[in-house]
Amino acid sequence: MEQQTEKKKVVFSAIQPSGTITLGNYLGAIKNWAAMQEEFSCIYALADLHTITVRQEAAAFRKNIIDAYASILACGIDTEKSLFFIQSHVNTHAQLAWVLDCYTQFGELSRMTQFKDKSAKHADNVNAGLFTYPTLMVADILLYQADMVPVGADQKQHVELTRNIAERFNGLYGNVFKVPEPYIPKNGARVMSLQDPTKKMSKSDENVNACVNLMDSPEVIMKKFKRAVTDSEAKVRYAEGKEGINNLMAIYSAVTGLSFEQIEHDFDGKGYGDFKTAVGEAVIEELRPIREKYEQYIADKAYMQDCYKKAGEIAQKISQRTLDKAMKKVGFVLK
Ligand code: ATP
Ligand code: LTN
Repeated sequence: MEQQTEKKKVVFSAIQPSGTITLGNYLGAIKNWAAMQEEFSCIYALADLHTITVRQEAAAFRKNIIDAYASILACGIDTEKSLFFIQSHVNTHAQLAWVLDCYTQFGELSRMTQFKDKSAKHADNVNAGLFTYPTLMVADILLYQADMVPVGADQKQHVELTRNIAERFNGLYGNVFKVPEPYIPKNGARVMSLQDPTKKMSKSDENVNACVNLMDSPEVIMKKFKRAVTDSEAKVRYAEGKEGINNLMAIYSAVTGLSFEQIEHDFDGKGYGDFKTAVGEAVIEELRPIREKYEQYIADKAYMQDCYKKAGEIAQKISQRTLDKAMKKVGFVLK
């Protein structure tokens, strides 16, 4: 009997080009993006349409988009294996988002914690885009019939909304969208601030020591880890109330692959100074090749332009099929 080649599962994810990429973004999401390329059919995007929910200065925004594209290539996203495009180059995203807005309830969007956080943080600009942003993310994912969405823990609620909207739409019109699963790493799903380990590490933190950026120099990375807030017990162990050490252990584990038990064993009898140095060194070595590759990509804008143009054209074709299918079901007359 003829063997049927099994179709690869589709992976979709995106990141906002809203500033320098952090160790949190890397361990929570992008490291997995790279790892998944071997086994799955991967589609990744720079979610630039999402970024203007917070006001951007045009020149800085443009630079952040190109920087983020180079950084993500440097993290190992291989354009021969994966599609990596810029969201605003593909017009189906905003179109499907509009359709899905009309199948999303005001109450559902009001419950999104990221909306509540961001509207508190940017109280002077609680715009309609900030409110409806999750449906744009839903459209991003559903357009590619994704099976899996690798994200950090903070995006889980949005992937759940995606599942709810897909099921609702399918319930009305038949099998239009694949219902995706979130894919959240065991370690690194929620990297915390080095200065306040009860808060997530965020690129928009005002305290520069709170956050490690992918392009920080080795000296800066070491300094940030040495200054990381810990506790007074002076024992490397994972426990409640030791958020600073728990966070350093999670980072160390995500980078080295060592289990918490192994880390506790290796640092038994050693002080926090030794442990912080070890974490700093491990992160420096993990990020060193990324920084070097970033320098190569950022110096070759023509190469990057070629990559995102080609990827955008393919993404347009793939996503148009889903958009047409959805619009037809709703009753629109297609061209
Ligand atoms: P901002 O601080 O501007 O809200 P951000 O740093 O949260 O931005 P995003 O672009 O919103 O970055 O997130 C990109 C990806 O990185 C998402 O999958 C998100 O879940 C993940 N991520 C962001 N911060 C962390 C973190 N501290 N730990 C683990 N994953 C994270
Ligand atoms: N909303 C996400 C970025 C994002 C995304 C997506 C993630 C936009 N579209 C689709 C996964 C799938 C964020 O702010 N981190």
